[in-house]
Amino acid sequence: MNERMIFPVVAAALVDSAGRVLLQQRPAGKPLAGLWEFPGGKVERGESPEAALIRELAEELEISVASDALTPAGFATEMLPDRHLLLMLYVVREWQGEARPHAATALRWEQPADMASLPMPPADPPLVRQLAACLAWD
Ligand code: DCM
Repeated sequence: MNERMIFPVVAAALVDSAGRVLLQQRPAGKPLAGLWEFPGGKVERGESPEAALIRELAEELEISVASDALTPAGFATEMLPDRHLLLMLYVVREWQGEARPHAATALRWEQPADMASLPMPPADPPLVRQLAACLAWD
């Protein structure tokens, strides 16, 4: 039993009509700079994961997502020196607005099968595998 705090983080797999998924590149000066991640962020105290993700997508990408457009796709955990990250991924197929990078250096659309060659934060590759399985169901 460890005493590290659970640190909940939500992230989105925005899927376009060609089956490509949006990744954003973390900016210089932040932890994990330069790595490609599913957009998202920390769940604030008292916030639901879904509300947190809708807020983060508005802040980071300037897109608007309805709560019933969020489908859980998987989760991963990562033990950090000071906290235990719990990363929850949702599939999103419908949103309003065109994604623009506000918190990121760049955006790219990739097929999940092509993501293995990209440098990602440690918690994200297990989510890529869960996402691929989830999308294969549709
Ligand atoms: N994080 C992650 N993968 C993501 C999004 C976030 O591993 N797709 C991690 C990086 C940070 C924490 O979540 O440890 C908080 O993210 P941020 O620094 O963007 O607030």
